[in-house]
Amino acid sequence: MIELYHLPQSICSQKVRLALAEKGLNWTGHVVDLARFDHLQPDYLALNPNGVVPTLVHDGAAIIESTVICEYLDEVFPTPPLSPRDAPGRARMRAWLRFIDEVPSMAVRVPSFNLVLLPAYQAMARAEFEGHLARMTIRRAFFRRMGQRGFSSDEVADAMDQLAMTEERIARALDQTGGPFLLGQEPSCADLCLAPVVNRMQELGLLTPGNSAGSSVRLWLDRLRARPSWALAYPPGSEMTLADETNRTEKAGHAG
Ligand SMILES: N[C@@H](CCC(=O)N[C@@H](CS)C(=O)NCC(=O)O)C(=O)O
Repeated sequence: MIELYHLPQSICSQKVRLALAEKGLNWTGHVVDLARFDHLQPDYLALNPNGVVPTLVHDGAAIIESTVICEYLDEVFPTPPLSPRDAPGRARMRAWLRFIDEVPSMAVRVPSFNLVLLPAYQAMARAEFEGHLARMTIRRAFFRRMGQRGFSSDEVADAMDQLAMTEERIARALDQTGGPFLLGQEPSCADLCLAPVVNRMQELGLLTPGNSAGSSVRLWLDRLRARPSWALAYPPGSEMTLADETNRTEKAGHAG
C-alpha cells in the first residue's frame, strides 16, 4: 500500500505525484495543511522529522525527501524505467538531481515566498511570528531571513540569477542530447523533478523573457505537461495563481 502525505500546490509533492503517475501506481493521499501547521504536529514529525512535505509511506516504511522518493519508486517499481540503463547515464541523472535540489529548488522559494507567503507573515504580530519560528525545524533560519519584510533585494537577485542559470542548463542539455528530454530520448527522474520547479517559475512570471512560447525550455515543459501523468499529478487546485497579476517582479523583490 502506498500513502502520500502531500499538498496539491507544493512543488516537492508534485514531483512525487508525477513519478507515481508515470509508474501507473495507485496511492492514498493525506493532505498536510501547512497553514494549519499540520507538518509540525508530533504525528507528522514522527514520519518526517524535517517537518516538510511530501512523505511517502510504502508498506509501513516512511520515505522522505522528494528526490529520494522518486528514485525509491523507480527502484522498487522498475517499469516503466525512469533512469537510464547505463551507469554513466544514471550518474548524469543523479548529477541533475543534486543540482535541482541544491540550486533551483532553493532559489525559487525566495521570490515565491515574497510573492505568496509574505502577506500572511506581514499581518502577524511580532510575537506570533516569533512563536511560529520557534516551532519550525529545518526552515527556521530561512524564514528568519525572510522575516516580516521579505527577502532582501540582493537575495532575490541571487535567486533570480540561479533560476536563469537553470534555464540555460536546460536549454544546453536539450541541445547536447538532442532531447526531447534532459537526458535524451526517454523522460527520467531528472525531468520529473525539474518540471514542477520550472512550471512554478512560469506560474509566478519568473521565466526569463527569452523562454517564451516556442523556446526549447518552454517546449520541454509543454512536452511534460502534455503527458497523461501531468493531469494526474496536477488535479484542479494544484496550480499557484496570484490574484494580482501586476508588478510581479517588483513584488518578488524586497517588500519593505
Ligand atoms: N528537500 C525537501 C523539501 C520539501 C519542502 O520544502 N517542502 C515544502 C513544500 S514544497 C514544505 O513542506 N514547506 C514547509 C515549511 O517550509 O515550513 C524535499 O524535497 O522533500
